[in-house]
Amino acid sequence: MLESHVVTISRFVVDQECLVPEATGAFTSLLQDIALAAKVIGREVNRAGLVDILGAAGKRNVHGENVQKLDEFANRVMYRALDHTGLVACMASEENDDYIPIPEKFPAGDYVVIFDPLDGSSNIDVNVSIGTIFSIHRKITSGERGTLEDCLQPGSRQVAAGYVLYGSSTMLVYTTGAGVHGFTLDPSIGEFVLSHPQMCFPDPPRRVYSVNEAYFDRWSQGQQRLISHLKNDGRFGSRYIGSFVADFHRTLLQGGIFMYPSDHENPSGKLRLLYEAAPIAMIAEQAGGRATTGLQDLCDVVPESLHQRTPVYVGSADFVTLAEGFLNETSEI
Ligand code: AHM
Ligand code: MG
Repeated sequence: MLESHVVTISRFVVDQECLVPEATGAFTSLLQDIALAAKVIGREVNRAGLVDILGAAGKRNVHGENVQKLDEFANRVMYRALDHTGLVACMASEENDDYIPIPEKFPAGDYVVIFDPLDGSSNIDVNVSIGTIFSIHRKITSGERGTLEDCLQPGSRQVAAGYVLYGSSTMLVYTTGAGVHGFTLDPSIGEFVLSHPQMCFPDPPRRVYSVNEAYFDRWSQGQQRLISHLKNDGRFGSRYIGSFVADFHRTLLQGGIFMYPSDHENPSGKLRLLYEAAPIAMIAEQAGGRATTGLQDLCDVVPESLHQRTPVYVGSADFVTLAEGFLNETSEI
């Protein structure tokens, strides 16, 4: 018998959907499919340190089988979890150049799922936390199947967003616009269990800024002045993992601000609007924080292309507002 205080993600999502009278259960199934994909990806991420023994990615393992790179594997797992369910209109992945239609042999549904299957994958080799990020929209075009136009919707139109963090434990955090909820994978039962209900940025926040300061000389004057201000304040610490999901997760739990600014060499920054910035922005807003490009709320940006990049400022509301003040003083790069 389940212990009475254990709430699995399946149970939680069903209970949430019961609160919406017109809900069909489709969304519950979709999230369960994503949670299953997360478990499969998490299992492989946890084995990543064994590649030297079992065979490095791109090579043949001891059984003579080709070993897939982990990000390609994760991409495939996400696709396979969603392609046949009849719930998805189309998909887009950071790993694919074009949007991904549902094969004609499978029925299509109403949801558009956009994902970064394994963000921060350069950290795998050094055993640093990485993540999966997902964003869900409703199809807006009238055809039976989704199109590129369905993928190019602003973050404000997301019906759900979430991430999975493959860290010291595997966590799935998501929002459907009614708060942010976090689930930790209990490996002994193979289930995500509710561990962080109603996540909010703490108040008062921990004073931490998170940015790759090695790029200081490439930044705009406004960005440079912002960082100099935070240093001179004397109360701020600095943390930077270099893995967006992990850096954001810490910022959500402890407070602070994460930044990936534009710079002379990358005038639009590095992070992708659709796969990384918009879903994290929805979660941040739902947790009482803010997320901007420095000039505009991230959720208001209307994407023009699938792989569009954007500067990102996300975290405790007061710190993001403080950053905007500096960036708006001078917006030249
Ligand atoms: P990726 O999509 O190629 O994995 O790159 C995204 C990652 C983010 O997880 C992280 O915030 C950023 O790149 C770190 O970049 P940098 O090494 O320039 O600081
Ligand atoms: Mg990425």
